[in-house]
Amino acid sequence: MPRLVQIGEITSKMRAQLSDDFEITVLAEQADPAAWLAAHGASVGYVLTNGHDGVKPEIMRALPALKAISCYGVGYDNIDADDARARGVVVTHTPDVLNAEVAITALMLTMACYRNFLTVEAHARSGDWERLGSAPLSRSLDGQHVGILGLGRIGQTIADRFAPFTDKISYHSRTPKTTSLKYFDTLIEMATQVDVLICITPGGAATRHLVDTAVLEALGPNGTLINVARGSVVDEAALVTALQNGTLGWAGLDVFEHEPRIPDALKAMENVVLLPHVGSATVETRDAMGGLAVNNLIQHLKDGTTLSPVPECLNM
Ligand code: A2R
Repeated sequence: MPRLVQIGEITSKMRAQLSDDFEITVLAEQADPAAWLAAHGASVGYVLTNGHDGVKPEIMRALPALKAISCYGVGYDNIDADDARARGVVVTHTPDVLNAEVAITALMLTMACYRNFLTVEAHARSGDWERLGSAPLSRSLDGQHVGILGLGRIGQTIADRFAPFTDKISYHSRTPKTTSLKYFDTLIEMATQVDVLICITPGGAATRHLVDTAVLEALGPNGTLINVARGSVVDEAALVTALQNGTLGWAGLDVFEHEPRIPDALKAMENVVLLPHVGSATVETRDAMGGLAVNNLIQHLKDGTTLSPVPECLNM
């Protein structure tokens, strides 16, 4: 059977689906992964990984017969897709099937910031309601101006999910799209105009720290930053400073620069809502993502084609 290296966690259903067709080696379960790669790397044709773990350059180098890398996630910023293509290795990912879940996460984070859910929930749970009376008033999301950074598959779904709450939705991406939403050709200009800025670009070098001190200041003390993209898109140190000195009002974050580490300063703030990178983490959506990640590998085994290659690996 062809040999597949598994990097990172997968579901038991994915493992069961793959085990009829592949001999699976879980790299993390090897006593010495580097030694295992040195001994067996030349016989590995397939890798299954995820957006967080990716495939490190030293692992790529240890797999000279590699044919395909399946990424269990839409973001693949920790896989060098250009290098893979140059070596004839196709990289696949799981676009579209997670759009709705990530969009709902963005909406929940925004709502949690606006309606002050965490503070108000603590008021109920702690008995403060009985002791001290009503919880403080929160803010309404209705009619707020929402700006989306990255109007791709998920960004458009975010726009659709926010539409019942506001008719003021704008976006910034590298190129304008065919849509009635207002386009800003610079992020800083959009940040000065909107109440909520939602990040949903890919990660990687090209988008690193797109949201910096200047953008956060432009968003302002009444502004809310939501990040459901990658931690690297936002300058986290600048974000902490902006929240501490009040130049930014609120933040709702599902992703962080050094996951799973979250800065203590953020954990201590009441004007932030923090999630442990769960944007797509429902049973249903992970099932759909897992099915696509598995089927890309099985399809490649069958006839050398794949179902959802990353843009760099189209037409291989
Ligand atoms: O290339 P464009 O003009 O279509 O814009 C893309 C935008 N984008 C950027 N916007 C501004 N400055 C940049 N440097 C920049 N680079 C990319 O991000 C596009 O509108 C959007 C990405 O859309 P999709 O490729 O359809 O990705 P999808 O499926 O929405 O997922 C986005 C990311 C994943 O890569 C994961 O990191 C995360 O969401 O889960």
